[in-house]
Amino acid sequence: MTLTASPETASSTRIIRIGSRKSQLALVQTHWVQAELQKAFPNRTFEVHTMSTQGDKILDVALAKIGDKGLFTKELEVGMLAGEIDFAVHSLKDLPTRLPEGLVLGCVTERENPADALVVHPQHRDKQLDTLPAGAVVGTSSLRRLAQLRHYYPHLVFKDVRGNLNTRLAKLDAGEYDALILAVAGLQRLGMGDRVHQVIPAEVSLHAVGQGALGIECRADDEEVLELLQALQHPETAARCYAERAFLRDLEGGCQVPIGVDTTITDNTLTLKGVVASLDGQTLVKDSVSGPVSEAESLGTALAQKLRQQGAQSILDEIFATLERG
Ligand code: DPM
Repeated sequence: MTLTASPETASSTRIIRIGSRKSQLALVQTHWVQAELQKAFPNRTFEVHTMSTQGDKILDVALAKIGDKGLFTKELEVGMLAGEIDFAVHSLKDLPTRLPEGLVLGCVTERENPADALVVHPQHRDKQLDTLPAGAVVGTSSLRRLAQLRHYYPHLVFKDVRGNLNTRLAKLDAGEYDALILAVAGLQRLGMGDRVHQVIPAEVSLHAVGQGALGIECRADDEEVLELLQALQHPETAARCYAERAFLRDLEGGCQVPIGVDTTITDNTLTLKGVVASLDGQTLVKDSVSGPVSEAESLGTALAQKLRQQGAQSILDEIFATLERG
């Protein structure tokens, strides 16, 4: 036992300020983190401070066209560096793979189902992805979902959709779309798990890097907060997400590129599958790597190199050029 500062003793009067976006999903996630920390450290005080991010303000432009990394995280990061908040809770998939100088990923929480879900208009209650009629309008603003689904279901029509979950579901129910693709995890966290009509199998669509897990970002030099956050770290999820993030980082992909992953851990062996897809869905470069969990990040880098050798870079270059032309 050391007698240096530990979260329970020294400076335990410090109030810990948690930063969150204001969306309903962000607040549910942040309040969950606050409650878990309160359980682990009953004598400490955790306060939630909300902030709007760029991504919350720009609602009328297709996400892919805004193109900026860190759309949903930047204001929180500025607040952290300025000392206004002590850490920020993010959907890990919205957290860029390169963080600003002075900030780190403090912990990764236990992942919920990371898959995507098909959500349908009531008139298609008896349908699945395989049986939706030709011309059915599927709402998504994810290039990853679009490209992979187009590959297997070229007869479906994909249409951009923005706004929070309630807005999207209202547009679906009003008949603007026949179906939506949404993350299972987001629907479940908002108590709308009953809208998951079909969990899309990994064979059809690989999920986004970090999907289904929360990532908590904090200052690199704040040892007190780093130690508190260890209470929420889920080692298995963390290893999977470190591998996924290393893969994405190596491919220089922001959050808005058609890159998908799937990871499993069996007997201390981590298997990472990845895909880079062209926007028209014609080309899917897909492969996998396996190795010791302790080498999660190197596995991610190895998979990126493997896919690059199979043509992934030219797909990405073409997409970046298309997005720039706008
Ligand atoms: C990112 C994407 C989307 C979100 C792109 C992707 C979906 C955008 C859309 C990076 N962030 O997944 O390929 O479909 O229009 C987002 C959601 C969640 C976190 C909602 C969702 C909840 C699930 C989670 C938006 N960010 O994906 O349906 O915490 O992983």
